[in-house]
Amino acid sequence: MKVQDLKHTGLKKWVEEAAALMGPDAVEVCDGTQTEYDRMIKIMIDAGLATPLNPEKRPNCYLFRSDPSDVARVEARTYIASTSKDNAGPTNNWIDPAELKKTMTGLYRGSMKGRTMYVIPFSMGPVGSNIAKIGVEITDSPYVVANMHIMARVGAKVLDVLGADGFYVPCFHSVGKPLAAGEKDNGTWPCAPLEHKYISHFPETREIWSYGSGYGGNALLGKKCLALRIASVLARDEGWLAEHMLILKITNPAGEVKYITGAFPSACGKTNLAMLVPALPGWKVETVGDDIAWMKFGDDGRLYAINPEAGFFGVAPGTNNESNRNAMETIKSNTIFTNVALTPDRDVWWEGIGYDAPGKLIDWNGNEWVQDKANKEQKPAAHPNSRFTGPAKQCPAIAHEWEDPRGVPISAFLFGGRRPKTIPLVNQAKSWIHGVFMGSIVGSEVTAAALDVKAGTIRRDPFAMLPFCGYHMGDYFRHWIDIGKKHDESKLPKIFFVNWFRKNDDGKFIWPGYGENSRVLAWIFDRCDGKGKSVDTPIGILPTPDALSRPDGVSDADMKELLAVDIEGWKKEIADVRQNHYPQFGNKLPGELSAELDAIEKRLNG
Ligand code: SAT
Ligand code: MN
Repeated sequence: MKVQDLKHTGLKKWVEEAAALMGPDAVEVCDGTQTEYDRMIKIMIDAGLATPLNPEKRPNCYLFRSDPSDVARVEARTYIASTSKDNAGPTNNWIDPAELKKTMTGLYRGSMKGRTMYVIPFSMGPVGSNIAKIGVEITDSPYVVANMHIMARVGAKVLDVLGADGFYVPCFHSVGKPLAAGEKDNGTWPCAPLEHKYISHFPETREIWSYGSGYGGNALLGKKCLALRIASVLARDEGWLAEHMLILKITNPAGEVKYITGAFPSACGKTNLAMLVPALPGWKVETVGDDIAWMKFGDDGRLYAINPEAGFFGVAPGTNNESNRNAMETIKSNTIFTNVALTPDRDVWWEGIGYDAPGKLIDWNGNEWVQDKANKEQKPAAHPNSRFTGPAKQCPAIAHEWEDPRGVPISAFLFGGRRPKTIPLVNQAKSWIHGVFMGSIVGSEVTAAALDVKAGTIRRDPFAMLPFCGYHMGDYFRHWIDIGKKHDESKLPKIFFVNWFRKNDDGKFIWPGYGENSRVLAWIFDRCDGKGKSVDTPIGILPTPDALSRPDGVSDADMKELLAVDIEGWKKEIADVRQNHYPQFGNKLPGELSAELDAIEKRLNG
């Protein structure tokens, strides 16, 4: 489709202005068809950027290797450019929007020379759902076009819904590597140096401007940029919730169904939980979403959630048939792999895939790599943040209603983190505000290897939204509290805190996790109906030690420890929140949360 054929006059003008600024050789409006996808792949094979995998093992799958500097989101170069710095808050980077636009306009000038500008109309959420939103991404990266085909609903059907004057979020993206006459990528992943990378959000004008990176959340702008950072602002203004949450469907042995969502910081097994294979006989768990939930109130006063995405952009290392069989099945075909290793028979391999490297590999840098298990210093063959982009519809556990435009009614919210001590296996909030308190103190243990901090430190990541909230986190807490005030609490989801990561004094995990977590989900399911044996404690509502069915290898004593109220540990937790966490939100910290902190402390002392 041509730009002249665009019916939306605002969109047409915006595209024309972008083309004039960025100076591409050609402009194309994407139609979302398989033919278009195949053409993008062919362009990248010809440019030496894509390697077709063995069609017998991985039909219609391709491997990409990025530039070694362009392998993950860059939080230090991610900006919330609200008109006032105070609206971005203490947890976001801020630049004055006028200044930032000036700098970036300079970078965008001529940045698409020698390339084609693709205009991608996309819908986050089922096309036409009243919870969905439309975005249009302008990009010079065929890699982005192909990934967006999998991760969102793309093309003509979106333009039909947009009509002549519908609302869309304009998203600029350029890899920031113009080509001189006759120059080709020639196998080199195009991107700009770190100091020229910008992942910018303009919350008041609902715009996204991204420059210099071709990877993941920096470049696939529907995901973290639109579906979380901009959507969190839309949700605040319009009275709904845009959350970094998976969505599960649970069916009990009696055939009753409930839907729950859950927010977890990274490296807490969120993708695995989203596709969990239950160990508990008779129970069924299905996937609606693995990363993001958009929730709006229905006429019946309940919250309904959609998964705004259409695919999974998952971390490959550690994914195997034990940890996540459903993900492994999903990515058997029609999948894009980025920065994993290539085997001699042109299949993929990564650390933690469940078997040894089959012979001489090509690692994510493009070098020969032979596994040397004796060498503990050996660099990994797959980058630790290497990814698969796979269609959600190929997941064997996908719930049949995952694309229902009305969404699914949510009964419970889970919050969780990696907490070796203090935090029990599961804990139900006593009230909505207590649950908001739980969300506000979400934290996870960091390992010394991962970040430049002391091992064992707890990094707080409220609602797992720290890098994804498009406005002041104190105002975000306020929004959650207001949702509880404006709606009938009896119809709101119940809130739970879970912790699969308790360790004993020898540093060993007490709870086996993975499919065994279904035992905890079963208790949560029952609690939503006011059932399930429980005890009211100073920290929340806990299961009695006999309320959960117990996996093999978990003793009476283990169970007691997993469900104990650690009074001294909690006093330290409260002190840490009071001294180190809450003060950063200043006068934007809602009084209700300080009151909740006081109330829990009083109960612990009482
Ligand atoms: O690269 S993404 O932002 O899409 C994924 C992630 O970092 O969680
Ligand atoms: Mn995520």
